Amino acid sequence: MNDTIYALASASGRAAVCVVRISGRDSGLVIERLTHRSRPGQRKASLRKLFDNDGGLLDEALVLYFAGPASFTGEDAAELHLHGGRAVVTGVLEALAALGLRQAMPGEFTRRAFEHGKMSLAEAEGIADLVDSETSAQRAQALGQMSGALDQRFAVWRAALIESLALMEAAIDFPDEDLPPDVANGALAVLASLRADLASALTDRRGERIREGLRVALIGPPNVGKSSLFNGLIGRDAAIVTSTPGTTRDVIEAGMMLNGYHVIIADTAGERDTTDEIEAEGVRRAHAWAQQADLRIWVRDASQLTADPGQERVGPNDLGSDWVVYNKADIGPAPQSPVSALTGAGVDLLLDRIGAFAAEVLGGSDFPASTRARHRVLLETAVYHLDQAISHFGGAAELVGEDIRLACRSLERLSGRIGAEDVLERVFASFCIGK
Ligand SMILES: Nc1nc2c(ncn2[C@@H]2O[C@H](COP(=O)(O)OP(=O)(O)O)[C@@H](O)[C@H]2O)c(=O)[nH]1
Ligand SMILES: [Mg+2]
Repeated sequence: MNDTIYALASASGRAAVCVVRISGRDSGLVIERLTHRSRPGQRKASLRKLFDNDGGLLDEALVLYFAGPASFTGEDAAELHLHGGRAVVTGVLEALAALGLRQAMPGEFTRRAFEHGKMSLAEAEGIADLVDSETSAQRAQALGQMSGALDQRFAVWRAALIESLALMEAAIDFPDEDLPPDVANGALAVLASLRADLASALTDRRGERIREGLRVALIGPPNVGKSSLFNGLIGRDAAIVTSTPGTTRDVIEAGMMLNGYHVIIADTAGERDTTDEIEAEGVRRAHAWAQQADLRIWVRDASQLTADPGQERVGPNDLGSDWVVYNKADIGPAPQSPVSALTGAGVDLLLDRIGAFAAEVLGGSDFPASTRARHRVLLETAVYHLDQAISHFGGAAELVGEDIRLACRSLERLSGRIGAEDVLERVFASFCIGK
């Protein structure tokens, strides 16, 4: 049996209303003690006076009582909607501690909901993402995941695995070691098409990019105005601007919201050969960042056009797109895409273009198969086992069956049907207290 826990579920600090959550077998009893009355009807808001252990009045609050399993956690639970004064909240929290309740750990309410079968692990992650959401795209994705969109994709794949496993198990019952060809062909076809599905789902990086931000690198030779443009785009002086080439050494990142998407823009060291050790490291980091970027904006100096913008040195990027903009358009003729970080001309237009690009590459009606590294790694593991299974065809059916089972297990870990304790710890520890 779980002990009874409590936590402030709303943000700390003065507010009109603050919500305290309680969950565990003593929830009803605690409400009776706090209110000096019998517990209110289930899932009904009741106005009650709250008292501390010495009978002092703490607040007049809305009290809700939920009898398990019809509660968020699946166990008896309660909510107190308090007047949000600090003294009220502190007094109530102290009274709950005095009644022997334990302060909840981060994510413990959601973990209990998961343990009681109220939701899958992916759905629980969706709740965490919703609480963390800052852009409308993050909100929409979190809501989808919370309602099982990710689990539905995993379930379809798992069903295909189980189908092929059933075929293999039928084959294992054959006296001969070798698979009957028709059964083998059937299972192989299912596995091959599943492998193709998973591999294509893995190339879709929308889910993680929506959560973590689309990555946009400003890149180009020194002194073309990358840092100035970076400051102009993010709307503050985050990067140092000087007329000395080679000023920027580190990659400087700033997050912003564009067109409902989280976008990370990076200012980088100017692309040139240098004997300065620190600058050379900066150039190396610039390359590394640019290689992983979804969009690379090559900045050129319209007043000093040279043949080589440095683009060739970073090399092609299968995942991202490349644009060229001509900065310093105030003092030189730009052949196209003019901007001036100095006057601000063209900066808003560039932001609009980046926002439209984000919508183009991150939009789409189908739900991604992965929204965080945990999912991607497990899907990669499933693909690995599928490849193993496929490579064992023509040999012993048991070996094929075993790899199908391992692939299945990876998918089950995604939903949390099976899972190691440390994975659960890690997922729920990232939640805030009270969630
Ligand atoms: N006239 C003009 N000068 C600029 C513009 N953008 C940057 N500069 C100047 O160009 C120099 C180099 O700028 P900086 O942003 O440090 O370039 P970076 O080395 O590419 O990061 C500085 O003296 C800036 O003031 C612009 O749009 N117009
Ligand atoms: Mg710079």
